[in-house]
Amino acid sequence: MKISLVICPIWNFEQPPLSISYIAGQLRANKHQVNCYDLSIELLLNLSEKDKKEINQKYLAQSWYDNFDYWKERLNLDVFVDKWSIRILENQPELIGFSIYDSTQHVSLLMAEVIKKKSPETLIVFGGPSCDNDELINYGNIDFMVIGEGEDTITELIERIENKSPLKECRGLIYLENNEIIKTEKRPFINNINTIPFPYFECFELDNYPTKTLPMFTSRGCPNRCTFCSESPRWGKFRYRRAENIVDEMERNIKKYGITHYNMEDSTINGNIFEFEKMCDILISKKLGVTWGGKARIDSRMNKYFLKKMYDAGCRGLIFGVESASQSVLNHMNKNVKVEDIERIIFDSYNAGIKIGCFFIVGYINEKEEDFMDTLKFIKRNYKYIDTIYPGTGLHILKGSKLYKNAEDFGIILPHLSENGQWYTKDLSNTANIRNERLKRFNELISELYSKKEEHV
Ligand code: B12
Ligand code: SF4
Repeated sequence: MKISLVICPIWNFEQPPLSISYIAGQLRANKHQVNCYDLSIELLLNLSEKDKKEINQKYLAQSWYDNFDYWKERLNLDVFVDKWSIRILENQPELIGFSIYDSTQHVSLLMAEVIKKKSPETLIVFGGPSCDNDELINYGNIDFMVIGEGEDTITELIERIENKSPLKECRGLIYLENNEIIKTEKRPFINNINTIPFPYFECFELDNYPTKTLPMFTSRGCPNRCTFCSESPRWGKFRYRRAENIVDEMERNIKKYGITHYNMEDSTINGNIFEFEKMCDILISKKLGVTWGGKARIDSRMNKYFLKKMYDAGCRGLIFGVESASQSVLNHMNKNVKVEDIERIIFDSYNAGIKIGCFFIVGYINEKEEDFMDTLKFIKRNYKYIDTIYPGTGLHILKGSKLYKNAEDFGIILPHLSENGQWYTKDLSNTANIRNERLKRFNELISELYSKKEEHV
């Protein structure tokens, strides 16, 4: 079948998207003809410098979801969507797949509408994290929604369309039949992720991206289950790729695209510490000259020799979700880490030459003033070794997380049930006002410490 895969604005501008590249790799392995379009970078490339500056901020995504009308008018998106719909249809695809995140959803819906008007017979398939909302199908113009991991579902869906076999038996799908939402049986996660074909980046003009990096996924999911996290439940059971398989992909990338730096986009790159160490050993022995970074869990087994080995294998940056420096908050979160390990690993990583970024959650449900103060003291003690502390975010109760699913047990009133749209605890020990006030102090401290640090450089 002739297929086009599209990611709409707004998505990351630094490198090509991994979602449609994985789907493209799988479909090509099944002998389909595939074209991919990164419309986010296409939009950026044609903007004025002023608009570029405004849009080129990483964390605008929420605004593309909440205030889409503003962006639509501001950037003349109707014209953009029309132009690209014509271009995509020029190749006469029989099926067009869109990658749906909250930030890409509105433009994708607009585009599906335009495409269906111009070419009603072209099948429109939505896939991606925001497809966990069944209601999306009611917007119209979407023939199928793929829930969860997409590789096997899209392959089977196409096979069934081609063979005219019953769609109801294809697991992991949502579609409309006589105005009724049909949700087929849940598809199990792919057990052996070493069998998934490497992502296919050939359709992207890699020179359009400002960084010479490619994204990689070395595992899916996370072995831990933090209460606030929506990512580990989304990927189900933790699965990891064999070290050799990961290095093969890097070698392919060097040969095909000449790229030696990788952003590992895993939920956590060291979920299986033994396989992770094996990857480091192979990279050192093969002398590929690659560099890489990613998000990692604090794991007490990462001693200074381990971190030095990581550096020698090309690790140049790690991001830790520290969240809090209060042991009682970390325990409530089910983080399974000790404050002293966090402190030691940050220090040892710094000494090994690895740049560290840290995320903190301000106002976790059981955080008291003294817990919050422990976090501030921790930052004052350690900021010298931390390259970036990301602006604090108040705790968001994410759909899919344990906190969301068991809100009643945790004594939480969810945002949609509260008068001001912000969650709070039933005993009022944690409210939006308390969190915002702490957030202000947190962000002020970070600005103060880091402006001092810059003065010293
Ligand atoms: C890397 C990443 C980023 C990077 C982007 C880098 C890049 N590669 O472009 C950065 C740091 C910029 C980023 C930022 C943000 N991110 Co982010 N990010 C991720 C992360 C960790 C990996 C994404 C990825 O590449 N996955 C790999 C691919 C293979 O997985 P996938 O995209 O889910 O695709 C699979 C399926 O969904 C499906 N599928 C996807 N598309 C399609 C299309 C078709 C046709 C089909 C059939 C199937 C299909 O099949 C794929 C293969 O199995 C995910 C979490 C995660 N571990 O997945 C969060 C995630 C995507 N981010 C999320 C969020 C919320 C954000 C932010 C809004 C955070 C914030 N509060 O600011 C910002 C927004 C930035 C922006 N401008 O859009 C959410 C999205 C939720 C949603 N429903 O939209 C996620 C899921 C994390 C979460 N815990 O909820 N992010
Ligand atoms: S360690 Fe990170 S990815 Fe794993 S469950 Fe906790 S927050 Fe989620």
